[in-house]
Amino acid sequence: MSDNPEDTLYPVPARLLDAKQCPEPYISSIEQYQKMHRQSIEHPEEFFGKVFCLDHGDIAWFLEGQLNASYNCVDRHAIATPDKVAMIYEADEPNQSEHITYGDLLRKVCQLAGALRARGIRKGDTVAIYMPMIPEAVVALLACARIGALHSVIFAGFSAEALRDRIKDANSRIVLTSDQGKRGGKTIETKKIVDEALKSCPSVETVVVCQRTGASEVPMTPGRDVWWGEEVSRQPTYSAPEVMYSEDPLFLLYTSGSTGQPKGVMHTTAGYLLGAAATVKYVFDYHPGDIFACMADVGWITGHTYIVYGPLALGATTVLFESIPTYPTPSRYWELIAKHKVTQFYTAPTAIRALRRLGDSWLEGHDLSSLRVLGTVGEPINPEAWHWYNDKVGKGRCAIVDTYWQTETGCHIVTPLPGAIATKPGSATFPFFGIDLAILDPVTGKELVGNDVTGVLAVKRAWPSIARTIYGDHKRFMETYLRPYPGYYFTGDGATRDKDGYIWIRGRVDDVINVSGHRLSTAEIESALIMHPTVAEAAVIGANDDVTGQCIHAFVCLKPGISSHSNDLTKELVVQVRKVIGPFAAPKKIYLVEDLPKTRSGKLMRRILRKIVAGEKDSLGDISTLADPGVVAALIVKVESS
Ligand code: 6R9
Repeated sequence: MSDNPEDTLYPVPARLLDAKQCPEPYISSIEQYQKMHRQSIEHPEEFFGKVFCLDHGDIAWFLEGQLNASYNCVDRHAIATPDKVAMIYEADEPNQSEHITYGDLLRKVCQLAGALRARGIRKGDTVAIYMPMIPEAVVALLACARIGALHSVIFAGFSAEALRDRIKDANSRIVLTSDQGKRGGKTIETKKIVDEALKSCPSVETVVVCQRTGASEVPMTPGRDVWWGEEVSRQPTYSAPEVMYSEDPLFLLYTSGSTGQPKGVMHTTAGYLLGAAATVKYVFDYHPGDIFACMADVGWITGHTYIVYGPLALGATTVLFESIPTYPTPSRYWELIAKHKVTQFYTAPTAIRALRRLGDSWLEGHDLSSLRVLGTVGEPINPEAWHWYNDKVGKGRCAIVDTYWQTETGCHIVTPLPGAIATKPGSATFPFFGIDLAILDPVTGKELVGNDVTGVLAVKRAWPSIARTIYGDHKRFMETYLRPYPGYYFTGDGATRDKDGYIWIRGRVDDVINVSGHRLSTAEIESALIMHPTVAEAAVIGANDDVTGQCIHAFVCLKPGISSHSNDLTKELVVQVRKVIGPFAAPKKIYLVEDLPKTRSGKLMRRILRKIVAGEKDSLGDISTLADPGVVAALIVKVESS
């Protein structure tokens, strides 16, 4: 066998195609996939139903349709199968799981919807949600959807300042939160972070506080803060859903781009819900009775689409995991799969790499035979991690789906299908239905046709679940996604189509860093550093990391007269980033330097810093455009000596 990963093809595991062992996959051959994909591109109106779609960014699907996402995800199933388990809450402590039926879920969603309405929240308002991974977080999303309010979930790992910026940008009048959070045995002071954020958020009138721990010392601001339990207990257990048009907004989700200002990506109702449901059905080959477990946090798009909307739209049982893969031991995932008889399991390469490093013994003694499909998301998966996932977790009898997508795409856009597509470790394989994929020459913007080409990844026309705008800044939406290569949606990622037509994602071509599947912009971290009183300038880059994929290295120039020999200062700078953005954005290394490499026009040459950190000082490329080529030697010494 050749060492080139492009040459190794792993066929669909025979077990998946054996009716005695597994339900028949919806798509069970490459020909069937190709035929359906072609039809979805050539005749979208037949494939998806009634469609209205224009270019120029005027994207609209199923225009005259009416629906409500919470009705689709809850009521339909609560009517047909009220006692079916909608959600399994696997709490931080392993002995505390809880089952919530569709009947229960409908009552909880209706009561919170009623409470939000009673607080004056109406269709089109935005609701900030800053919550740990507890069932009420899912209820919160669905209650917003029920009344037509846009939820804006802010990942609970974000700092007070990051939370404040997002509340302000979305103009939210209400925040849903909890007293505290629990994660890996640690307590997180959720409400205190909210209080800190709200010191400068005059738009917020109400804070609804759910009790996760019941710790009594949580301060409540009279006239603003109310208890979740009391609010919902006043409301009837049924509250009618708002009638929504297909193109009415469903939610905002903030994500990092190449500038410091995070963008509120906006999704609308019908197209997003269709994408979420279709990918759970086809990419995870979901069949009734399956137990679907996505390990992401509900604060990211993966949690939105694959914990909440996708599985629930299909009436599935979805798992909500509050803890971390290593708590209380590195067997936690495998215990969870065995205990709940999980059929589809979805996590990030960074978790797989971390668990692989801890050794195979943690897998022993756990019955993983219920699994059929293993998914990964968030970053490229390296072949070593892929093989470990396939061999040790899947035991060679499960499909591995390396799903490529983005906050902006709503659902998977390049992905294998379990019963139909032979995989290559590290390749996301082929475009999903409705995705007319293109690889473009980055300079000319010309489409690179045929196989064996590398360029930037783009999509040739709109598909149902594409984001519609950036909240309050449509111009930025156009400039970021639709204008760089006219006629295409630009992903920001580089990609190769190999000799067999398989797609390999090569990572971001812009200043976005991917740490453990979390998107961060260099500019965001740089501006956090510059806020520190000692810092004159900062340059941030992504460096390779065995576990987290990439990690953050920061080069910092101090203001004149400040000593650069203090160890405490670098620690303080790490704290600064944790405070402004959140702990997950903390730099792994900080170099205090005299000067940064800049062009004569003052543009930071991060490329040079990347090369130095990667140990490629012999291939720095052209440094003659630097204002002072001399800085490079000093930087090399600095990096090599630390
Ligand atoms: C879903 C999600 C999007 C960025 C994207 C790309 C990277 C996601 C990937 C992948 C290689 C995969 N990415 N999935 N890279 N292979 N299977 O992660 O959304 O947080 O918006 O990040 O993540 O760089 O552009 P989001």
